[in-house]
Amino acid sequence: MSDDLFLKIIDREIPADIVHEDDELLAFRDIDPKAPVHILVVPKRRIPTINDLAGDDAGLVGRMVLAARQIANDEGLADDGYRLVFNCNDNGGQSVFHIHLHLLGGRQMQWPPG
Ligand code: IU
Repeated sequence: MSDDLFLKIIDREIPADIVHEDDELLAFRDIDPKAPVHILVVPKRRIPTINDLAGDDAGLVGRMVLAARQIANDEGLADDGYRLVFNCNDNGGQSVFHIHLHLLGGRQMQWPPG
């Protein structure tokens, strides 16, 4: 996808159900949820895929995971558990080329994933 819809959400050009915002991250509910709780944690700076991460993005990625953990806790998912997923490129099932961490919870997850 050449048009980055997540930048439009970050810039409030299109609406989203936002659950967290700070200087570098936005988190919002997935428009087509795959679980009772499905939230995307997105950096405000566009990085197309996990392949495009640089070494000095380690802190950013760590803060994405910590934000997801906090949101999972706020959503009441911590005890039962939840799943965090990055999809990368076609085989990974990536459809929006602006990295995002999926937080999925509220049901039993299956393994291996489809
Ligand atoms: P993926 O890992 O790139 O496949 O995930 C993209 C997700 O973004 C997918 O779950 C979509 O439902 C979701 N999404 C969204 O929440 N809002 C949007 O405007 C668009 C996609 I486009």
